[in-house]
Amino acid sequence: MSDLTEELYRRVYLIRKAEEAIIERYTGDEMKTPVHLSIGQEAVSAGVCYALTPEDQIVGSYRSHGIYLSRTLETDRFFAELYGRVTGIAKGKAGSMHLASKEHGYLGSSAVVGTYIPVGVGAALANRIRGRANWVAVFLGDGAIDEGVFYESLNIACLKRLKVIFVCEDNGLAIHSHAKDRHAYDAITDIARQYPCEVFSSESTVAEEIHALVSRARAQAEESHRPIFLHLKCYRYLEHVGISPDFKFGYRSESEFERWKAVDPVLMQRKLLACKKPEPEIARLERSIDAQIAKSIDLAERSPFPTAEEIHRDVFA
Ligand SMILES: Cc1ncc(C[n+]2csc(CCOP(=O)(O)OP(=O)(O)O)c2C)c(N)n1
Ligand SMILES: [Mg+2]
Repeated sequence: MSDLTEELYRRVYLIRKAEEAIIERYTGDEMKTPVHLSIGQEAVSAGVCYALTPEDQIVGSYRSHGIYLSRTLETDRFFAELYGRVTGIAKGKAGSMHLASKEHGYLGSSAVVGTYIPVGVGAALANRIRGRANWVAVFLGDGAIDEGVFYESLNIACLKRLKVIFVCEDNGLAIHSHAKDRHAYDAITDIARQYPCEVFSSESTVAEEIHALVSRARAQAEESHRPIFLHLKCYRYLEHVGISPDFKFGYRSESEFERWKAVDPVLMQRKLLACKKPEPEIARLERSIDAQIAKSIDLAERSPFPTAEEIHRDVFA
């Protein structure tokens, strides 16, 4: 059986390096898609996704590279999609904000804040009707809590006791606006606790701790037959969309960044792995992931764009 520490490191490292590879190439303007990077937030997607079973399902937002990569571990179709090539996840028509992988139970993602929440709850209702025992993880940002549909969705999930894991990835920001300027309450967990669901909270940047939290939450919720609400504090290193650090805009400070950087998710998981594995083995794992990414980018760059006939196929608008 594969080692938990290694599998989680594989994922945080893959997400980090894939997004760094995007940064390196983005100004070349070959990737015709906006990118919402999750550098700094990797522990959440890796820890949560690896705690799910293959039967579980997922929905996410436009900031979902981490979910896709953790869940699938594949990069060929991922990079091809960013490059708009026909070999991409959605044949180059969806871009970075609409990732999905049906065969991995990753139902989809959306650029419209909050819209993914009722989709996930609806999937959980469908599972109930079909007699399936799997869970649906709904990834949402702290900004999505501001949408009315969040409350409607949480309400119905609790009322029907649906198997939904609300994963609130709280980076404290909705674009540039801070939670304190948007929320009339002190804590998101206070809101979630108004509903009959299992509420858990963490500020950890260690994927293994997030993984353990999800497993604990699941065990408790299987007993209580209630949905789960996870409030996971994290920090986004870069600007909302695009590739630069945004301290110059004055809405957050470099010292705050430095505080979070000291507990960087990749570094933290690497430290755990270093207690179990000799350095050359870790370096070998890293090199194989680096090579996978390089190969996928090369493949994407050499792949064709969709044809004119293909461009309107499967597009519902
Ligand atoms: C319904 C809707 N309103 C506004 C926007 C513009 N918008 C895009 S991202 C975003 C912030 C959302 O923040 P959060 O949910 O915390 O996610 P994060 O970007 O921090 O991951 C906003 C307001 C949108 N895409 N959809
Ligand atoms: Mg946010």
